[in-house]
Amino acid sequence: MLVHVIDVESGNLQSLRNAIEHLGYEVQLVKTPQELVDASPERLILPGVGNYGHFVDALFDCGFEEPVKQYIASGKPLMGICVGLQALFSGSEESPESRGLGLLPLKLSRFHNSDMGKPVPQIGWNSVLQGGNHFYGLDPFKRYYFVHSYAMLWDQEASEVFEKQGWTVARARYGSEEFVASVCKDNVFATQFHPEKSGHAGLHVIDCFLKQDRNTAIPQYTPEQQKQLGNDYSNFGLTRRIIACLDVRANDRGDLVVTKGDQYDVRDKGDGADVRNLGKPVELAQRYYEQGADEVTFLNITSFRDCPLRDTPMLDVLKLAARTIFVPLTVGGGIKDVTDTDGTVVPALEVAALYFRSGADKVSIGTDAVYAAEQYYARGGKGDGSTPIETISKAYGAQAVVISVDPKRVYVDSPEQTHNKCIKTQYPDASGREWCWYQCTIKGGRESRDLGVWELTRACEALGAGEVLLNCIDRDGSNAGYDLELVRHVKEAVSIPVIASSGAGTPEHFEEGFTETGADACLGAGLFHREDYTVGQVKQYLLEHGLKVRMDKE
Ligand code: 1PR
Repeated sequence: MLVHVIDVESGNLQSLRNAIEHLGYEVQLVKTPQELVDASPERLILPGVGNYGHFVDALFDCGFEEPVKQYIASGKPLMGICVGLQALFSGSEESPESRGLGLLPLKLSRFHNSDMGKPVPQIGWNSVLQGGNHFYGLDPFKRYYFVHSYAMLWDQEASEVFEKQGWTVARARYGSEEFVASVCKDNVFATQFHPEKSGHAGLHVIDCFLKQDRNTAIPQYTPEQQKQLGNDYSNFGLTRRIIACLDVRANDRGDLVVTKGDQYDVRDKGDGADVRNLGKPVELAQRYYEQGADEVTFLNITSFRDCPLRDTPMLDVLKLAARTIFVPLTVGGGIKDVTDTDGTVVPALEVAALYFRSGADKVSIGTDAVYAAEQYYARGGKGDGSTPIETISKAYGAQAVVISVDPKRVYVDSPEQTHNKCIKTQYPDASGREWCWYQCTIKGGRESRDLGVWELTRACEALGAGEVLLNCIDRDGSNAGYDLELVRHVKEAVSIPVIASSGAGTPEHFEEGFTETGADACLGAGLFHREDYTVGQVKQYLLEHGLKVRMDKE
């Protein structure tokens, strides 16, 4: 069967296409209303990511409103995904000037991050409520990948409208707020989560929709399984996210390899030694997906030397990985305005778009995030709309913009010695100094700047970044555990999710990363590449120690 997908160029459609093809169907993108009318699809999918107004305005400007409404009226199956679900409503607080399709006369609102300090956006694996409605294979003991700041929050008014109009709703809970995770009525079905990024559980939902198997049975779980898999709503309802990271670069022979440094030095020891080669990027990424990684991050660690547009191997890596890996993929390194070989300046937004079209869900920005923060302060705490963080966030949403931070600890005699925010550390230096700050670096740690990690992350959050990937040069490759003081410091600085990175050597390190800092995700590289532990072993350990993780078996 041929599945039609509406394409208004709103982000990563490649992953959805890959997921549908993986299930054995063919995909046709529909770029104009006329194509929709001519194709007369048997199954139509309306996917959306990013900013609400950006998406619905593009949809309406292209003239899709009437053909989509006519398609729905024809009774043929339509599935909305993420902002595709949101578009069914009449509007959103995110873009008060824009209007949606208006099937439901309700408006979306922003999650409240005053609520027990939960991060907004919600990024991670949540579940639909037990005891609620289940349709199209939705299973309350499975986890689905959510990434959004705005949602249809559940209240009396919403409940009455849905009931009056005959919609069936599956709800989910983030912190203390309940929201609409999925809806269905007659031929219309929509999910707030991304099924194409939700591993086997998500593929099953897409498959049920395509087969129009609305009432498929969900497995019978034993009480023990229910206890293990059920959501206990610790950590706001999200599982503890484990990210496998692949630092990628060409070795001296020109082969693209996964490498791993010690404090960012990726060469083997000895004269003329080559870059440490730990495997092939796509193979390793696939392995980690199968082991249960909740996300995979690729960092092009020599991007500052190359022109990324010529750097097609990284795009190829992403394209291949996205074909069979159905969890979120992040790509970093070289997301900046670049001058191509023929002298054309290519804005960072276009560079990012290339990656999104190849299957990336998020881009991570390192060096340019530092420049953007410096400019932000130089302007007295304002952006001017031109930095990559701002342009990409505006077009693709904050959740698509990660900032990758490469800080180093700097000891001082007292906080007055620097204008950057200090912490009092439990680990004084050799001369007994108890105060330190975390200095930001650029170009993979090669150059230090007079900017602290506190100042950097707060500026980037204000400019529109949606997540912080917090490395630590002192701990990188050390297997000594995360710098917990650093992670706590950044968690206090921002309300967007923070990924702890650098130093994980054992499952215990992941546990303390989560329990002692409140990190929203923990990332590991070397311990997975050396096969000291699998991702599955780390997750099993966390589960045995009372932390919820996503367990996703076919
Ligand atoms: O500045 O936007 O072009 O981005 C460059 C990106 O490349 C940044 O995200 C920067 O962190 C990364 N990078 C640059 N040089 C290196 C290097 O290692 N020489 N890698 C590098 C950073 C840090 C983590 C690593 C963790 C976990 N690597 O990604 O995977 O430290 O390691 P561990 O678990 O083994 O301790 P731009």
